[in-house]
Amino acid sequence: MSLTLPFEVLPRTGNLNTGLVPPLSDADRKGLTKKEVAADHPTWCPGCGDFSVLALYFKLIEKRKIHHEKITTVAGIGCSSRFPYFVQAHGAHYIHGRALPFASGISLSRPDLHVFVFGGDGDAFSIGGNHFNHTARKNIKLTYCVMDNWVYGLTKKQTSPTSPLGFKSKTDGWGSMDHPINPMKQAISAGATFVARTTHTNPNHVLQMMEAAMDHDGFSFIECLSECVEFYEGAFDASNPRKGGAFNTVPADHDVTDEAAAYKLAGEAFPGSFGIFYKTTRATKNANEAKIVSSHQEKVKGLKDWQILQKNFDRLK
Ligand SMILES: Cc1ncc(C[n+]2csc(CCOP(=O)(O)OP(=O)(O)O)c2C)c(N)n1
Ligand code: SF4
Ligand SMILES: [Mg+2]
Repeated sequence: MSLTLPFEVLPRTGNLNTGLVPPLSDADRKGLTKKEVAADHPTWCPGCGDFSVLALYFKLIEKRKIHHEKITTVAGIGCSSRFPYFVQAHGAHYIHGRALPFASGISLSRPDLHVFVFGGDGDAFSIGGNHFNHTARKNIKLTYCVMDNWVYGLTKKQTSPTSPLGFKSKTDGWGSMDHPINPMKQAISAGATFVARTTHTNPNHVLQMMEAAMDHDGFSFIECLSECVEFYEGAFDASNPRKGGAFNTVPADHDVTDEAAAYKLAGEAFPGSFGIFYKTTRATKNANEAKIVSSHQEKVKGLKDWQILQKNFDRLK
């Protein structure tokens, strides 16, 4: 019987004289295959758009040769937020709406990782709405992919902040009367430095956006339309050419550094455009904090830990 280990066993080249085995460099290690990184079988409904996002995350891991110890997948609560369960690596299925603060801590303390956060429209913009705004303005280096299905799926069809006016749900039997938020406008105005939009029905485009987001030095936000076939079937048909809709990419002459132009693009009627709306450079909180840490370390150079502590206590006297 063969045993499948949930991690990669690194081939080593030993030095026969010293017995020391230098590890392979990251570049020499082979990329993980989907089989090596897929965990439990996803419990989503057959046909759920979230399957496609997960498959493309696996593809990204394989393509960019991200190894087990570097994969960090964080989520809140919801169908989409079950995501980290299905990835064989590090991650957390965290508290409802609190995925971003948790991921921020990881990002700030482990600059060698790129943290990916996945979640739903309810998790991101209802209970987690404040955290979304603050993570964006702080420009914390991580990628947040919101799998927007315009509904609360896990709790079986309540109105979400992105549900369109008139949407009939268990909380709005008469049809939603509350003006929906526009995730793209919200991300731009909150201060996100990378804002993109994609849809689960266009796999190549999802992967393209994930790669660009990962390469961005700052808070990168992706709104990924992801259909809930159980409670909002057909929501995104108008954006799917296979259902008679239109998938239009961001116009070639769009200047991604122009905030006002990005905001205007975000205001287009559905199905709107897909691609990178906004991308700018601003110091990350990671870089700002690293500067403070290194300047403090310089000041206490040569001191033992207890002496640094003593100094701090003395300052409080
Ligand atoms: C503190 C708290 N409030 C409410 C809930 C119930 N709840 C669980 S998931 C969810 C909404 C999920 O919607 P969304 O984020 O859009 O995810 P989806 O299931 O649609 O992917 C709610 C209200 C909860 N688990 N915890
Ligand atoms: S309820 Fe909707 S969002 Fe949840 S798994 Fe099923 S199809 Fe996907
Ligand atoms: Mg949802």
